[in-house]
Amino acid sequence: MTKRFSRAVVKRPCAEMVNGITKAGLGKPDHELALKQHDSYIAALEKCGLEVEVIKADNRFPDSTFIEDTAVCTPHCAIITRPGAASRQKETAGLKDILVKYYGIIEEINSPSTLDGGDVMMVGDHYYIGMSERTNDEGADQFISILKKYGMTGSKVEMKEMLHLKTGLSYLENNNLLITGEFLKKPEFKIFNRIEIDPQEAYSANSLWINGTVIVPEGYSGTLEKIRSLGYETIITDTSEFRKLDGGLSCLSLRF
Ligand code: CIR
Repeated sequence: MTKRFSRAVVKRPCAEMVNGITKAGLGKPDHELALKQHDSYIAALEKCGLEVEVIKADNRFPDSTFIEDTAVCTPHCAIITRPGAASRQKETAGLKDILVKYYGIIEEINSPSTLDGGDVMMVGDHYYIGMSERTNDEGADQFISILKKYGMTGSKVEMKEMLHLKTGLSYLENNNLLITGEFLKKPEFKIFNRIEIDPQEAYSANSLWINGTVIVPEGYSGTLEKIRSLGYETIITDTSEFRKLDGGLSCLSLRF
């Protein structure tokens, strides 16, 4: 059965985003510009056929626009995570009230487990889980045991360099995988048709497949060309202000 998403949930970037966690060294994001880029991102999701719920900004949590880290939405249940960064752990409060509108079953990752949604890549019924600094063994184990209850599987991917698993990987369906950096060496990804992303375009390894279209960050012509040559429709959107906080396209939404 071909995968299809029908909805997305996004959260508006808050003014406090200027104090978000970052190792990018690209300076502080411009909040006004981030809001415009977020508008374009929502428009891109809608163009891919999604109905988008927009949650209002929450100034208590500078990184809360990166809503992907707070839940994993599977076809069978939504799993609310427990983010690994202390400043982000309370971002999940209130999420249940939103997801309950769309899901009959909501599972939760509990302390001392931690798991960021950015560390989870869905390939059919299988979920790859990046063992980043944000996701611990207990978190991955708990996540895998939840998946099993619904006939899905998960496996851990050891990693050392990137923030999240999907910082360096994006699954574009049809066995096509964007891949860069430390993941190139991993045997578990050899089964895919690997589209290697050049190190200078590494940020664009986080592109976003939605219903046959791939949303690609602006400014990465090599990656764009590679994705187009596979036959995908593409939408380019500027994410410069989110990049300043180490965030990419997938981080900005939950899709299901
Ligand atoms: C953080 O460090 O948590 C945020 N500044 C960026 C989160 C990006 N999220 C993602 O890759 N899924």
